Amino acid sequence: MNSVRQWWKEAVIYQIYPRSFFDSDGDGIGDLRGILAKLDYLQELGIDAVWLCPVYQSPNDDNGYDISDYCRIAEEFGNMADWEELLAEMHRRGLKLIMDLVVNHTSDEHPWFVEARASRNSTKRDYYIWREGKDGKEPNNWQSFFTPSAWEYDGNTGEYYLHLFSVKQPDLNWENPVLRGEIYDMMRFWLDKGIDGFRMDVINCISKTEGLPDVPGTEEGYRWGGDYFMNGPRIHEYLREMNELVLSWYDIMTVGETPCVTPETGILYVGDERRELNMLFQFELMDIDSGPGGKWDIQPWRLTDLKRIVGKWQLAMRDNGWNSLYMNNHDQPRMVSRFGNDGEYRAESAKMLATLLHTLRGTPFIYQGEEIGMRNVSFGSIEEYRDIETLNLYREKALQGNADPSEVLALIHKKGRDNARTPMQWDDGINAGFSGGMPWIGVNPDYTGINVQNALADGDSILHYYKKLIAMRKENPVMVYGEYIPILEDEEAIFAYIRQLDGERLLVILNFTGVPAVCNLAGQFSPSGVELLLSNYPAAVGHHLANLELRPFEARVYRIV
Ligand code: TEU
Repeated sequence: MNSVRQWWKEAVIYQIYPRSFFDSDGDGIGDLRGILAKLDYLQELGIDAVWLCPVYQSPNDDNGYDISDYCRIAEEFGNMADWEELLAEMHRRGLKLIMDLVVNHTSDEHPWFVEARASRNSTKRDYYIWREGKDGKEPNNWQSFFTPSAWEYDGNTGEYYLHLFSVKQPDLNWENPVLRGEIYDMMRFWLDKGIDGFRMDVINCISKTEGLPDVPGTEEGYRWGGDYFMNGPRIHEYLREMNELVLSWYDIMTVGETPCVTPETGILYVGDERRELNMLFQFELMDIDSGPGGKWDIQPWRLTDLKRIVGKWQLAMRDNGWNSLYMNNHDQPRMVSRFGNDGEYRAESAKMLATLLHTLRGTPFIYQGEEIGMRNVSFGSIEEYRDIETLNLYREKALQGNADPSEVLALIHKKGRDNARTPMQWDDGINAGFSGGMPWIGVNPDYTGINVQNALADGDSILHYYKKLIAMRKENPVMVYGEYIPILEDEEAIFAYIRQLDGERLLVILNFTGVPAVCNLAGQFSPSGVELLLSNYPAAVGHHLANLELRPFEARVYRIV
């Protein structure tokens, strides 16, 4: 088993979506000084590092994931002096800062693209991916994440450019070594300022299959071409180059966002001898409720599926590599609404899920608001939504008469990205204490009950439970480095496993249902006894392992003595 100690394995990382975290100047948009004002809160929580979503200059077609200047702070977030103050203050407190690196694409307003589209002979033309049309149509039939076609025609120069995301996010051409050099310089710009790592946006999409072939098939229209632009032919060459020329010169950590990786392909990015990345965000758990039609083709999921996915990634990273652990982020529905019960058992199920994330082998990532059990939002009309993916979906389906608008809205309530982007709920005052101005997106109306102020005041809150978990993980290396040993794998109600390190053993038992569940652990292993370390119910009762009764969403962590 791989137990090489590293700070980023022992860390708990907190993700901040700055637009929605805390607004210090009343313009309705969260900002850097807002984060600065909340560092006491983060420190109190016990986290070690912050992953900050993009704060760079951007026209905000995709909320900062469309960058027009990599080395400037967006005005609505503050300025470079604010950012430097934030970094210094975080470091003074022993907190690390991980910046978002978005280099699969830029904004179409980035000076490189402005120059590239000015003429076919521009020196920057080849920084992007341009092709002639085919029979009066797009160069190939690839579908984009956000729009039907992944190509946009540029009337001025008579060619199409590739955009895997919005039309305002043209893909960079990583085959061009000059472009790669520019990216590496930009990375050094931030690393030299002293940051502690990068989260790399869709980093496994930067190498496209040569010739950009059509997705085969007889159907007309655009098709999902993931096989041609994910984990592409030169991806590992690029990442090794990046590592050799940039990353390896600094004491930092990296986590790559990598849709469509399996444990087999994933290890190629994070294997210890690979010299590429430290961790990746895999999507298998996030896709557990997606049918053949993708994210909006919502299907029921079973606990045995979830266990299978978790278990195979735990196993894959046992001897080599390291897992990231997350159940939500700024692109996904709220964890408690999706995997728990956000009604009667909100507190119990949020704590149970937190127990899972902090007792698996890997590095936990907490998404802002998760620690107070924030829930999905159901806005009543499409006008209240802001996310480009959601708005495009609605336009394509409901407005073009392809689906009943209320059904599309129901899908958005379940899976839309704005579920995670409503303002952080600080108190029960105006705008949940997020902003004195008009928030850029509506506050979830449940803020009067669900907010940080209430959570701090209630010793039994989800927030206090997170603090306990984080502290426990620091005190118990077995929670970080211990081997993961699954038990009761075919059980549909209970998720149970053992963690083991140097003779020390923990037993984790989680009821994933809203009804009592009984399990029999006799014969699974032979403990001389168990000692309860943590439970999400005030008083755990009945520790007879042959007949263990768990209450709805109950979580227990035992030390096997
Ligand atoms: O996300 C990429 C990604 O693969 C998906 O999560 C996708 O954006 C979407 O959520 C599918 O439903 C990253 C960023 O996290 C996301 O916010 C950006 O919009 C995207 O890249 C483009 O930069």
